[in-house]
Amino acid sequence: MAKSPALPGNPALSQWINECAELCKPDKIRWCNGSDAEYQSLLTLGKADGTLIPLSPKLRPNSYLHRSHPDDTARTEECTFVCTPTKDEAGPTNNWMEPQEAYAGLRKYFEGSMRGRTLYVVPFLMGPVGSAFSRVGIELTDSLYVAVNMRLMTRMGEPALRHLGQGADFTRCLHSTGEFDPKRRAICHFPQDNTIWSYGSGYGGNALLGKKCMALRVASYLGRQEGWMAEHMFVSELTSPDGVTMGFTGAFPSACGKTNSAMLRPAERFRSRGWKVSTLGDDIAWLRPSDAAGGGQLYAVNPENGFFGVLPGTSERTNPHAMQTFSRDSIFTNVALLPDGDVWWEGKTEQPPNQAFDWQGKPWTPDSGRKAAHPNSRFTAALANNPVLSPRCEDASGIPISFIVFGGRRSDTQPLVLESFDWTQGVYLGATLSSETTAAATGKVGVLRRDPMAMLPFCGYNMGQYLAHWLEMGKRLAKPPRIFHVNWFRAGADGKFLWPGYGENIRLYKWMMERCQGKAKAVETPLGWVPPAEAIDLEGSGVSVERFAQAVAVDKKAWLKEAEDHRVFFTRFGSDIPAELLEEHAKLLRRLA
Ligand code: OXD
Ligand code: MN
Repeated sequence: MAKSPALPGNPALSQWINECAELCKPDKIRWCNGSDAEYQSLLTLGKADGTLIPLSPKLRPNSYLHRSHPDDTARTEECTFVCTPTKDEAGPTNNWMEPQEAYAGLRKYFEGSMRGRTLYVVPFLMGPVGSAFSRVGIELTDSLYVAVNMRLMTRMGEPALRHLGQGADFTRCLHSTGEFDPKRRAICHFPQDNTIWSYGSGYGGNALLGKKCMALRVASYLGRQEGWMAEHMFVSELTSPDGVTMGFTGAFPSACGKTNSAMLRPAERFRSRGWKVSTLGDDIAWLRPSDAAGGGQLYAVNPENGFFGVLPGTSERTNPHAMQTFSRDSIFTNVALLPDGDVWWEGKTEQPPNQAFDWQGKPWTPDSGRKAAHPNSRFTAALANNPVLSPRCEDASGIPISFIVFGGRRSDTQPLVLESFDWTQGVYLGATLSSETTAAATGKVGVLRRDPMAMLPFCGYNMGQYLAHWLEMGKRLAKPPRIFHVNWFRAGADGKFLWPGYGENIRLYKWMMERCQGKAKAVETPLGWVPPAEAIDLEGSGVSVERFAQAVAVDKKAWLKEAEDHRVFFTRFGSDIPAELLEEHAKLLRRLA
């Protein structure tokens, strides 16, 4: 059995790796240093064993296609566990397992699971180099696909080992794809041990353990202990023609447009005048209050170093900056392969190709009666590929956040945009966020579910206490960000979207910036402040004043029903639901009366 070379100066790390190697019994252990040369050599290995199919060097330079096991194409929430000594610590919205039982059960899976395979040791840093926000993880994995994706998604190798030094404060991430058998699959989080064990899946959210598992589930737990927050949010900067720049974040459930928002290219009318959005991240934000001397503001970093974005629906029209981001040096997962060596997915072009190989490699034509790409097909690309990346994404201090946007996918009821009355009511808007489910997780698509702060699948502890933590954080901020709620997906009586979305959303972000500056008009509704049509520049949007009014309308009857649903949802948390949120609910009922 292979043994890890001793790591000078870090016995805790060497010992842990050796314990895991003894359990999993790999043939070889390969340390990843994160260099370009190593990345190229891993790609060569991936080509040789069929993990990676090279794409046309002319059309997609240095890019590859990976086809997943057909039973392993999305996050599997039913196999995801938070393992805390008591069930109450995990709360009513997480699957729970007692830690000793979970370790013992998983040990049986991991025992000898890497025989004949290579164990990759992947040290990674989440967060900018030299930042107080940043944390180290070490992933031990038998998946080459994971190793190359982690190279694009994190600061891998040297920066992580330097940050760790001789310390033992790192997230211990053990991963094996096992047999890809959904019946032998478990993604277990041990927040108190700063440990994650994932077995039986190679899918991004289940296997790239720096992402959902560490940077959200474990980090949300650590954030509560240490007074910060780990959130399922994009982080961007908005710049106006007069040179004002504001940081903002947005929490939307998976596959509801975070990547499009993070990289938004403003509609021509605004772009030509100098409106600009720059990206820091598209999926995860780590947020900390600055001390009083720093103004008591909320600061954010993106802990990731790359994108793992959804492809269907992505096109030159909907997200030209994403199209540029993955034009080279990218990995595509479960898309269709074209005869010319390029890739395709539904929505990439208006006209489908005449022929292709579908995401499973089977010949496909538009008449095949099935999708060419998997609905949860993805691209992986480094942050640096993004043409509108903010130069501040490497700032150790993070960026100050002026406003937070919550959003869900609702065809009715929820107005296009509104602003909360204050932080507490904003937390209420986030806590009651609801959305129709998407293909990012296994299970039925299009079912309405409550998804507080878009964190339902990612909160590493009791969600009632998580909501209390949000309220607590607000009290520590002299200048809390304003909170908005959006719903790009509201439909009219004709079944069509009331708002065009994408680059046109700049019209609403402009209003949000102006609200923060105390400049824009708003009218009070029972739900919060809503823009009157005259506060939004609608010229060229194709949206009439009447249609806009429909998009922001509050239907009191529907909202009384909605509020009842909020009440029922809150009862799930028993006494853990903060009293302030119950008071907010009572106030909402009074405003609706
Ligand atoms: C993701 C997700 O992969 O939210 O970002 O599922
Ligand atoms: Mn996500």
